[in-house]
Amino acid sequence: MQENYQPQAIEQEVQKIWEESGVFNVEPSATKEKYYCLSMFPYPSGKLHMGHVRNYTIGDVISRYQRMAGYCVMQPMGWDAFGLPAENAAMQHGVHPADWTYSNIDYMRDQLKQLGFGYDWNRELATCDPDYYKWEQWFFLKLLKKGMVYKKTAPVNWCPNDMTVLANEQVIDGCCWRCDTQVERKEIAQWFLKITAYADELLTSLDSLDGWPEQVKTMQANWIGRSEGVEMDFPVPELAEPLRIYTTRPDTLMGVTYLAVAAEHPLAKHAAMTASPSRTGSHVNEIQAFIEECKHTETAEAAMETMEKRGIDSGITALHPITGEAVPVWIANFVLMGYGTGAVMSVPAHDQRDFEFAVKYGIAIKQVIFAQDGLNDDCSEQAYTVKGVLKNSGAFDGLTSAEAFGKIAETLEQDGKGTRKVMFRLRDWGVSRQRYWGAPIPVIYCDDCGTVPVPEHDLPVTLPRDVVLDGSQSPLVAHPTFSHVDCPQCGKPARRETDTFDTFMESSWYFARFASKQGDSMLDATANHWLPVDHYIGGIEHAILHLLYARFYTKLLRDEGLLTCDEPFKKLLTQGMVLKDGSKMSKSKGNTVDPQGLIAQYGADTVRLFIMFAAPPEQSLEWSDTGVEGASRFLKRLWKQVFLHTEQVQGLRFKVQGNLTEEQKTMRRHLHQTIQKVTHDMGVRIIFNTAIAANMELINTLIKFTDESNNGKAIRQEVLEAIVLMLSPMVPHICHQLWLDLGHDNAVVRETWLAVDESALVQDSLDYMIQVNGKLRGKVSVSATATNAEIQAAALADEHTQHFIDGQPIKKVIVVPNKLVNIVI
Ligand code: HQ5
Ligand code: ZN
Repeated sequence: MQENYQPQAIEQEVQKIWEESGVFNVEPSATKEKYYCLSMFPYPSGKLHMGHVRNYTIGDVISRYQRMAGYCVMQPMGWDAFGLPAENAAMQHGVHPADWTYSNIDYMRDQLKQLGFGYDWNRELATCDPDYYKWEQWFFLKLLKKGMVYKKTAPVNWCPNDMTVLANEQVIDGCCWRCDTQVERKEIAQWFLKITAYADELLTSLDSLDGWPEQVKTMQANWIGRSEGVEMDFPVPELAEPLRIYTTRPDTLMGVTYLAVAAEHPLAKHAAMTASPSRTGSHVNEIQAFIEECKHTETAEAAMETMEKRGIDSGITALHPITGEAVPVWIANFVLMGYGTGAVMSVPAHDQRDFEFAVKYGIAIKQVIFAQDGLNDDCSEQAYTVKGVLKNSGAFDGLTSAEAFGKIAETLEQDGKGTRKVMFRLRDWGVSRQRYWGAPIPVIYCDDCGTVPVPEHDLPVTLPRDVVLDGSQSPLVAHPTFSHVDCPQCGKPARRETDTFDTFMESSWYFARFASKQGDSMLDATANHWLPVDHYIGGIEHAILHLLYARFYTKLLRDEGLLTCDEPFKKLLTQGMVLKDGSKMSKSKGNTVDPQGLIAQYGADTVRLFIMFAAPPEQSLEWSDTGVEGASRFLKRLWKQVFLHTEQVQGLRFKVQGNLTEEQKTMRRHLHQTIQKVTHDMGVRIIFNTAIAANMELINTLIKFTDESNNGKAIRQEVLEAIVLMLSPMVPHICHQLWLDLGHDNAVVRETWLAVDESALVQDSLDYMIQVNGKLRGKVSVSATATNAEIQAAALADEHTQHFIDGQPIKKVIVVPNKLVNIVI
């Protein structure tokens, strides 16, 4: 055995052995239960970030542990390869998005291999590969046929200077990222997936996800946003149609002082076109200007929250559905047409946004809800938003909010003016992107036949390579052969859809494709063998959209007969961020640590060990150079212990014979206590830093264990073997080598996890602390089977303790089992 630990000398060798033996390439096993462990696949953005290393090390440690625990573990890896960064790189460096992507994939694949992750590379896929997105197109057409897909107009961010649609991340402070022109909102026709048809199931089946963090389930539930409320009509004398609104607080109906509609609402459009007795020509002009201004607002919902709330009186009045009183209708920038009916009732006294708006524009504030105890329900400074008792509400006075909900709903229902309604905040998923580097949406528009699906035998609709990206409109639009096609139905010249899919489409089913034979169908029966994913590991930034879309897709695939499971991910681990000096490592902050340099300097095992030791997986991890040094030192210490031992035993194997000494028993007890703890940490708690710490303590005990008898050597062999097995999921290369050096032929990766020797845990004797009047005065060792009386007697007989008792009468002796004896004098 080599005397010194030289990671560079072993890591690549070991990786070659894994690769050549195909140890991580798995097929369903007849004897072993399956375990599907998956880390969120990366965008091939260039090179690995330390955050990736953390994510993938956690996944690999879990995979290797479960493998040793007896499961047939499948851990695949692939590439989420479409998206904007490739287009940006193409523009900045003049390289084709495909070339940029595939070369990044090659580089990052190599990095993953250098880190020793045990992936089944036979299953690798890249979503930009036509073999992959062909099935996405195929499934989209199935959904189209089924009515789960439809087209409607929806707003996009539009740069009037570049004449191009911008992704949300290309809008910076409301302006185009390239030319700084103010962005406009523009309505264009886009494709939608009917995720709202599954809103109920997506919500209720969250309950079955026992293995998910509560926080993520709550975020999903809030996003889906089920609410119970009342939909009601406010008649508008000036118009034929009443104004329909939805509210979750019908108890506040008597406090309505205005209504607000979106700038795109038909009522707003009407007001912008026609003067009336209540609306002069100049007022109409102002309304037009306001509506025009609203177009210059981002579409991002997040921006809505923070932007200044503004509005204009439409000059139209509606009638309160219960009192018949006139209520002014305002046009406001914070009401979205895509949400509900595009109109809301406003109750300034009981809604903070309505309150601020009313104060700003001098609209009346009418309080109708009061606190039960009459305390702190003032609403002169801010809205009083909690529920309470009604006043100023006519026939409903004295009712609680809950009672009023029912009573008011009932009244409206009886008069045919409203209905109780369950609503969801969730909107249908817009999947059209006006970008080049994505999967083409497989439809054709014909003047005679309308929207025609691309026939199955023409799939995939491949992305043409011969394009030039210049940041203006997608090059697909003007591409001569791509955009101009013959109609598959009538043969006349027609236009191809030039939008591509949102990249979340690809990541919504990749886990199932990994599990399937990637042959001539989207998914095959083996997908049902592996799914659901037993453990999914990824960032909290995907808590809402990706995880929701993947859950939705799983249900779509199930209902199409392609999968049998209801949910894709049984257990979810959201790993914490990697920080440096307290803030997130990022290029823009210039505080990144490149994994590549560390691998070269210390070896992959040190990097893996540091990352797993520095924090529990769900917490953030603070980068520390001294921590890396410490991890490296620990591996050297482990190496040295094995080296010294092999020198001592010279290839001989010793077996324990006869009785063990107390010291030998204590050593074995510490070993098996450690196995017990580490097994629990790794398999149940999914916390690895404490498992590593326990092994560090065990080594320290072993270093002090200097017994050179044959039994001593046998025990040292047992302890070292166990440490190597226990650490092998974390630091697999060094453990591979040490396992061979300890005299085994089998690769450590093929070994099974350790069993606790219960008999080693049994303690013949127990140590008791002795207190006199609560102060620590001594220690005594008694037989583990001693009775209370025997323990008391032993304590009282202790010489040192007697000195403190000093002949005084004893009032009481208390024995705390396995711990201490307290003598009261
Ligand atoms: C991290 C970092 C970088 C990454 N392709 C998508 C993606 O997020 C995943 C799809 C399933 C939608 C983690 C991140 C994620 C994984 C891959 N990561 N810190 N790709 N600085 O390349 O923790 O949370 O951005 O789980 O690595 O990230 S990715
Ligand atoms: Zn046609």
